[in-house]
Amino acid sequence: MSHEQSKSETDAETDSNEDRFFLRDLGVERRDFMKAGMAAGAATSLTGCTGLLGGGGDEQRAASADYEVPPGEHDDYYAFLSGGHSGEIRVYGLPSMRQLMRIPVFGRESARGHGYDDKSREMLEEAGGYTWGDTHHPRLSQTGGEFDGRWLFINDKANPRIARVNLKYFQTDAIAHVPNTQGIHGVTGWYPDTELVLGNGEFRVPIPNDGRNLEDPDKYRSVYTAIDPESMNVEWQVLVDGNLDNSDSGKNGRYTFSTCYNSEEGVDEQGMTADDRDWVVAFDIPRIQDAVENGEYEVVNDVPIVDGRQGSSLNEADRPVTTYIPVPKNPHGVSVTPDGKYACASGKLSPTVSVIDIEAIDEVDDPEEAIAGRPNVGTGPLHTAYDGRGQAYTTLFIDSQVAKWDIEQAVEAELGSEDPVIEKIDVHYSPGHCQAAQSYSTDPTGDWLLALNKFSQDRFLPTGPYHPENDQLIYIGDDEEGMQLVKDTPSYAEPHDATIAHRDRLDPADIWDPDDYELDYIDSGESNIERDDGRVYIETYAIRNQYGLSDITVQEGDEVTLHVTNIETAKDISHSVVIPEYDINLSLAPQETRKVTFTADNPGVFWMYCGYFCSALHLEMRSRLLVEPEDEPEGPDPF
Ligand code: K7E
Ligand code: CUA
Ligand code: CA
Repeated sequence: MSHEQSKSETDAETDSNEDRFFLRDLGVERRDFMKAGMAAGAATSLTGCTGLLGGGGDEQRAASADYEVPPGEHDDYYAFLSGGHSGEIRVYGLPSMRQLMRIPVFGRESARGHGYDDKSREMLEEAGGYTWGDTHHPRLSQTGGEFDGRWLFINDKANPRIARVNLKYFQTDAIAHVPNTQGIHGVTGWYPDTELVLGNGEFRVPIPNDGRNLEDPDKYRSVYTAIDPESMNVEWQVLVDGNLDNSDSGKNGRYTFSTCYNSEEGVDEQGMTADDRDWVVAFDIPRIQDAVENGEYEVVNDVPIVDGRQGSSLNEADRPVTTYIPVPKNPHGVSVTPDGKYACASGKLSPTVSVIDIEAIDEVDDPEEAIAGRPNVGTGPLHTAYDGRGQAYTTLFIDSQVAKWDIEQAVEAELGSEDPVIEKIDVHYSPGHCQAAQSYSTDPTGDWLLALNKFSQDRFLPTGPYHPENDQLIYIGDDEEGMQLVKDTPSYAEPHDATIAHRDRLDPADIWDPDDYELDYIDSGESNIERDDGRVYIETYAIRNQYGLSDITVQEGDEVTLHVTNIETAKDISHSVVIPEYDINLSLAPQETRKVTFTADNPGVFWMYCGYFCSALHLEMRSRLLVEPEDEPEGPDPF
């Protein structure tokens, strides 16, 4: 399709250009050709590349994994990928894999002015003041088990934070700082209606961590934390044995699940891998809420902590707050099937996935009896995603593959059987998560799968000793044809997980709605300066190609607040306010208001200019900040 078009568009170009065009596209054609060959059972020679652009190749692509999105056309899906150590979220369009946007979350970022205006700066400061974070698990809010397009929640694995992104504006609007833990790893909403957001404490520390029990790891603890998604307040925590790694929620408002690889409570690798078994903890959320209601907790750092350790009275109760389900040693990911029947914990050190029958948890005497299946999927299974057709896809870190397996067959087969595995596909290399379109909801669409690989090695041009990672797009919509790898996308360290939502699930705003922020909106012509005893409050606006005030004069030492509205009503016209040497960088989308407060401690002339190329006269869009000196400068003018 698009290929035919663009090919004919290049016809006018020279032969050598056309050759290069051919070569550039050859990878694509070749893969389709390979698939065609394989489907026909033919061991076709792939070394002779001429003639691959014949009609057969095109037909083949049209019939299968059509991933090309021509210029000007939109993708079907938003994919929200964690940005790892960048502390951000990356938004891709799928299936094109084009990067549409980046959303800064846990660190300052200048293009979006994140951490530079008063509100985002205070948000970062109040959440601990860290300058970076490590995002792993972007999870969308759901209503009735389906993505509702309202919020995205994401953890900070490095520092104990959970952030909320407003999906109307693709902007981080709240960050919760979580006490009594070091870092938050797994995170999930409590579904179907996202009444809570839950975060896993992975590193065990003394509680409170105030210098006590330094050398007594037996007294280190880990907690599971619940946050209110509206207020972003930390509501309660549950004390657990071991640690907590990854997390997912059941679909019916009852259990959530976390893996634990350190039931040994070791402090080094040897200690954490000593035992044959670790566990999945099932948290009975309504039961925990009852315990909080009944005052069955200790308060540490203002947070009620419910004791969910094995043998505690709440754990031993008729209806326990926590159930510890043994699984083979050092499991990693856990995810719940779209129908809500099973929680699947990937084995990591065991080549198996443990399929937990969620309803059975309440019925069995021994929690281990809730294990309904345990397919042998391959070496190093880390995470599992779903296509909504009863099939699961598990990444194999060590085998560098994704294994596709049948969930009900896994329940029927003997534990440890390889029979439920349908097929495997090579990925490049060592995948962490894989994620399928809408897999985290009750409504997976079953067409695309992302494999988020930790290593790219030889797949791209070398970039020095740091290599990009490799996000691979795999078509899973054709069970007969099998999984088809269609695209490699280099990515900067380091995506872990992703959530993929059909574009119909989101409704982003083109311009800001003034009702959505607490600052006053400034109309055209309405600039104002108020001065009061060393405080200067300036309200003004930005529009092509000027600010409302051509200059602003303050005194050295004044505390200045600059409150600026971008009064553009046209979409895509952003302005900014940059004041060099004052480290000021306000970024303003259309109709957005932000303010920044600073002390005018350097006398002189400072151009206040727009940093977004907003129009032909963008460079002329500027005013001056004139800071009058406290003491007259000395000496003659040198020029
Ligand atoms: Cu496997 Cu943090 Cu989801 Cu990374 S965790 S891969
Ligand atoms: Cu406004 Cu450039
Ligand atoms: Ca272990």
